[in-house]
Amino acid sequence: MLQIIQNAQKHLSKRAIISNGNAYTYQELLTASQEFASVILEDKQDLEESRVGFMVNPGFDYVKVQWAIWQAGGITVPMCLTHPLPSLEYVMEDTGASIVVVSPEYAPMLEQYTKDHHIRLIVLGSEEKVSLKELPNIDSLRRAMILFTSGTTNKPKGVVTTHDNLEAQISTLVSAWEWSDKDHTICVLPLHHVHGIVNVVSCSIWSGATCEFLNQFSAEEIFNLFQQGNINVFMAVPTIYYKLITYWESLPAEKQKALTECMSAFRLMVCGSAALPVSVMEKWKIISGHTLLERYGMTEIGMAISNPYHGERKAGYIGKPLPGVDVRLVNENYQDVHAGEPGEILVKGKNVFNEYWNKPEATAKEFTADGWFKTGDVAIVEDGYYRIMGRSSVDIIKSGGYKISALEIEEELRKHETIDDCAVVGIPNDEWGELIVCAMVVNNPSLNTDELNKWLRERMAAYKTPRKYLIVDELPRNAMGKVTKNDVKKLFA
Ligand code: MCA
Ligand code: AMP
Repeated sequence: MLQIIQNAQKHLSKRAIISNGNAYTYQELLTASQEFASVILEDKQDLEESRVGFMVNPGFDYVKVQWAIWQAGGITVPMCLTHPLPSLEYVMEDTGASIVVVSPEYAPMLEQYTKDHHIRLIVLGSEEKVSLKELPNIDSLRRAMILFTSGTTNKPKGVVTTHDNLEAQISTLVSAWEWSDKDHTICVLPLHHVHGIVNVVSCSIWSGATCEFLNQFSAEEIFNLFQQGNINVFMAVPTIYYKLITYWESLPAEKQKALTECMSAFRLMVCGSAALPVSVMEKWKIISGHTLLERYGMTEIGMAISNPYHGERKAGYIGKPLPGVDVRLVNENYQDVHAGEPGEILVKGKNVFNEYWNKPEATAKEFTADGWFKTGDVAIVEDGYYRIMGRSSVDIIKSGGYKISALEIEEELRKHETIDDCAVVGIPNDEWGELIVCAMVVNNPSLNTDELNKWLRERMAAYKTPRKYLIVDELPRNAMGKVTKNDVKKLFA
């Protein structure tokens, strides 16, 4: 039996999940997920790694469906709740999903596509009652999950992790950050990325703790829940801490004081997914009494480097390699750099993903001959602590904690009849980390950029779309004719 499900047996009567005003025990989670596994299986004994897409709101149903797919022998493919249809179609098509499970509100959007492509659509709440089936035995070397990540190719790639990979990612964090069944956390992050799925939900449930859910981000609601006094562990991206600080600063002094008192009783507050600005870390310390624990991770590897739970958490640093994760810094020939020199971070360990789905060449390209995963992030070690210095590709943007490919946006924009050419870059921004902006050459200067953005949002997730557009006569290029992205950034200075 999968370890996370085995662990639940030890906490049957404990609260596992609180969502939509209801509390659910581990027993309820086990029973509901086994029942739903039987629904998914129909007349089969084992899904044998069929891909099952699911577009389910954060909360009890999400975890129930996730566990059901695993117990039925399928691979979970979490789908983003805010993606427009073309992005969802890409995920279903790329993974060859044969089943898709949805919360009722997403059914109308997917009905036609799933029907046309002979995909079984299961709408939560409308499934037929079936008798409990005997569930297959799942080997931990089997594939468990596919998450989509943007990279230096224009279309996102499916990152495949096995149950073993996930168990390594979870158990390392549980022990490094001392999770226990006394913990109570809140998930405010989207559940199609590692941060929410692994670090928050899975670590909490692995440990027998309680995980509460918010349907969507709201600073006010987060603070209201904090004030109820149950939550003691909180994890978020820098943009969320920035937004919480802004909201806290707008409150009357009395309310501020009450919040500060309640947060100072927390056990742990963690930040990651993008660089945590020192100013945010310092302000948060004043507001909450906590020195944020910053850590570094990636969809392909889970978490690799972390500041210590006990010991000094250094502002501007991501910490030291986690136990069980091997890390090296190398030069462009993949040889170790000398101490104190910057180099690309390479990672090896059970935490590292299996493959990019159906992309053997892309997979081979991202590993060295002796099996080290190339992160593309450049770091330096100072006094034993790693500090991120940048990324090897200017085409990868981090905005609001999301990793976004400039090439994917450019390719879509070039399909617009008015745009002859364009260049998308990320420029520094206090709130979002980087802000996505676009310089473009157009054949009709009266182009309305609000209309353009609306057009783009029908094709890709809103969080990927540029926040500023600049019409230029030509894009800056080098002698070889290649667009020089650093010069494009300067256009927005
Ligand atoms: C949204 N808005 C933006 C951006 N996104 N503006 C500029 N840049 C952006 N990136 C605008 C919207 O257009 C809208 O304005 C307004 O903000 C609110 O939009 P909404 O989508 O409702 O935003 P939100 O709900 O406030 O979301 C902000 C957020 C969200 C909560 C910070 O971006 C988020 O959940 N980020 C976390 C992503 C994450 O989990 N990343 C982890 C992946 P208007 O109405 O005017 O249009 S990385 C990972 O997993 C690795 C392993 C790791 O290390 O953790
Ligand atoms: P993703 O693949 O969406 O999971 O994004 C992973 C990327 O986020 C990494 O390759 C880093 O560039 C970035 N990242 C994650 N954590 C941090 C951090 N603490 N500081 C700076 N960058 C980070």
